[in-house]
Amino acid sequence: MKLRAVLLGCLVLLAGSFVSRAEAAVVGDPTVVAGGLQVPWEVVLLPDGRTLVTERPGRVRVIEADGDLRPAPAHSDAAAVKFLGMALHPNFASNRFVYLYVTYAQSQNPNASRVIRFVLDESANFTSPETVFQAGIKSDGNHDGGRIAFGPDGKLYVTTGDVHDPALPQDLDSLNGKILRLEAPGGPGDGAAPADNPFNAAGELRLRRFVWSYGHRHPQGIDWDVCGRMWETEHGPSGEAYTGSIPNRGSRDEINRIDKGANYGWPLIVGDETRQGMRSPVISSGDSTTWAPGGLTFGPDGRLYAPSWPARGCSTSAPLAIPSPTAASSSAAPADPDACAMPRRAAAFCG
Ligand SMILES: [Ca+2]
Repeated sequence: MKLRAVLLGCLVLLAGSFVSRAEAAVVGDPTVVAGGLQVPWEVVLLPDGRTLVTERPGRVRVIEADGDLRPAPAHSDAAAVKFLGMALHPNFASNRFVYLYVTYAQSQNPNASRVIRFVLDESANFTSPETVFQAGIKSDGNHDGGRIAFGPDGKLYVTTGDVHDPALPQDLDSLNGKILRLEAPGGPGDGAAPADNPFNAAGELRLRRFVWSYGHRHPQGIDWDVCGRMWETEHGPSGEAYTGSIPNRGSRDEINRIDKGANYGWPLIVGDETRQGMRSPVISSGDSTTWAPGGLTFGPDGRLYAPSWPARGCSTSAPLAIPSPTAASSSAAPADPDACAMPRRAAAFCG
């Protein structure tokens, strides 16, 4: 079994044995898959054995099935500030659609961040760009969120950052500091607000119709466990003032379980703080440890993994492993609903 992680400009493959004890983590030696990449941000495996990698400065690279990094990118855009998340359509095998989150300079376009759909041709080049969502996601070139992923419901989920504006995450009619949920049937309906979104009452025209959850600071990882629950990683404050009870605190990175319509608190609460009507994280790094968690994925052992830097006891970045009660049955939801109880511990390991 294998788990991929992105470390220090390289793609690293963790190839080892996943052991069955709930407290144990992935073991094995990391293997460099590709080097010389510039800020590799998203990794997507293609069914033909190739791998697509976004480089944040504005390129999508191709690792061929034999492991060679192709010199020519699949797509590049010198006008873009950043390429971030990327996802294959659930029907990719038939429609070849790839979705990419691209950020342009806010000074040049108030709808700075958008989702663009491409067709991946047989030579692994991006063709036929169609902007499917450009409704007003602001950018400050830093807190942009930017992860996109298709949920088990076939909808496209998009994380957006607070762009250092504390007023936006609690404003339902801002698209920043949110997790958005979009229709993505693979065609003209892409980018519409699903009728069952939490703030999309009949006839709703405000931006809140796209919002799935809010009160986020800088969410960069989302995935779903075998029970169908959505999880999210979120960067805690870097010392900036906020309006919560304890100002100017750092760290407090979060792992949240995401529910429809819920408020995750930023900037009114952070980390383990609580407030009526707001959700606190399942796990917080506390007020003295920084994870700076990026992506999030559930491994084939059923555990939640997120990159952490600097990992405790490690000389370099290392994934954060969170034991999951579903570890013993990774391929299907457990019959016992109690097995879906929230995990509450995290342990870093050095690859
Ligand atoms: Ca929070």
